[in-house]
Amino acid sequence: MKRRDFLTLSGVAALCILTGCGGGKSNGSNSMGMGGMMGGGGSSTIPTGGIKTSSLPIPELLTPTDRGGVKHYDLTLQKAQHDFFNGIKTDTFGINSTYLGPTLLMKNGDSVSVNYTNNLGELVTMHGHGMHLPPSMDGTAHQPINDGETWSATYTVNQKACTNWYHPHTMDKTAEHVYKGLAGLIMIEDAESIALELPKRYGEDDIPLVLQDRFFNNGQLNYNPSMMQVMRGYVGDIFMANGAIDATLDVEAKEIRFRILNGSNSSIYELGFEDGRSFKQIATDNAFLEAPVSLSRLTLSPAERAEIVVDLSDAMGKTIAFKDFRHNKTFFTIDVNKTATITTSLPSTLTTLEKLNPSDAVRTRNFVLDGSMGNFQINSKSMDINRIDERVPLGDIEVWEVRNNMMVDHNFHIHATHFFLIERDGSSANVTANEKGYKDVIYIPANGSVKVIVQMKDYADNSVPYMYHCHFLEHEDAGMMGQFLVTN
Ligand SMILES: [Cu+2]
Repeated sequence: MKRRDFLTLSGVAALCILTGCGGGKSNGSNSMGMGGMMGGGGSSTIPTGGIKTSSLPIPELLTPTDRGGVKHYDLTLQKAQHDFFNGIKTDTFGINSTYLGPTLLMKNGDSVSVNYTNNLGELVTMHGHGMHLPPSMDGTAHQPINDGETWSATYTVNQKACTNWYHPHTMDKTAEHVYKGLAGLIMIEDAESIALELPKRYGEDDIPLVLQDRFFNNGQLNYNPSMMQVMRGYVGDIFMANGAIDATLDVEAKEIRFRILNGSNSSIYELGFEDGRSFKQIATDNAFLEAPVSLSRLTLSPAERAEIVVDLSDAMGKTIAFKDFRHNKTFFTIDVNKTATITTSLPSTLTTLEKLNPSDAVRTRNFVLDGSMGNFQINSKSMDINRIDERVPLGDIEVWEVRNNMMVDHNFHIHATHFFLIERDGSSANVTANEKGYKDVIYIPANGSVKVIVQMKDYADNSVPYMYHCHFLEHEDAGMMGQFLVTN
């Protein structure tokens, strides 16, 4: 009997697959139903003082200090207390702040040093997600930062304009570390992005969004997933943007750009505006799309990014909720209450992407995502930091085929560089227009498969590996991760 067959027959798993077990669509109330009965994080309890409502917080834009031609970003990881609710301090981890961290602005070609000082009282590692850099600077479990120490990721920015992020990659503890508040955005600009006529006033019409969901127990973050929640995804019942619940964003009646990160542990979001208005997706994980793609809903799995532009020039005086329709939850509400001080007009072409030709691929690598309760595997192996799973020759063009052999959703993230999706479920016709861009995370629904094309162009290192893994953090921590060397 195959493992996945066993799973569907085991009592609790079968029950949850039938009922949804708190994941998937809900009625929009603050209860996640079955989750509470299964132990672990059940329904949140809200402190009597209620939610602290506020304007949408905009993470500080950290301008680096120049030391000898190198741009230094000094980040301190610290224990903190954050005001999610009135009258109660929530214990968190923050980065130069009480929850989440500042936005790092970089330009292609910059020499940078991102300096992480660990004051958490425990070991952590910090990964630059989406950054094209040497494996020794990647910030995985091979670059631990002990309590009280500083570790620096030093490199030259070497990629197209995009929105990336930094977050812990601590062996077995990534999920808990992110859950407590360790994450921040990295905005990369290049000559092309600077020249384009896009909204680019940070915090005014260029809005960073870290979207998350959490469970709270009397106002405290409650990271306590049951086995079933590890399996199905640890989806909280309190949704938040930039560390605030039910916040309001005041904007001008004009085009507004959102740089969106699904910063959740393991939630699929189907994003859109309450009034159903359409918007344009302009960027995927690692670059602009070649042309804007019109959407009314945007699906993002954990760690995926998208930039969108929505035209609110017709919406003066309106309030519009920005929602996850999959769980029927509001992240924040937009209040269009200011006259436009400048106008922008979205260009019809944004960039040119280099596309690899599948006929130039020299090999196909196969990856099968599989596992059972609490034990997640790729190609029948759980993550072992002392084992190299794949050796990828520098410069070779390869197809990586990733198959989700389970009845739960996964995604797949490759460190080191972007890739291009060429097939979904066996056909290129299933690749949607807004997936035809540079990606570093790809969503693979239950029993689905993808083929991506990838080339490791730089940074061969015959001893320090990069990683590939499911970015559902509970799955990653439970073993759904492997390591590859770029060899020369
Ligand atoms: Cu997964």
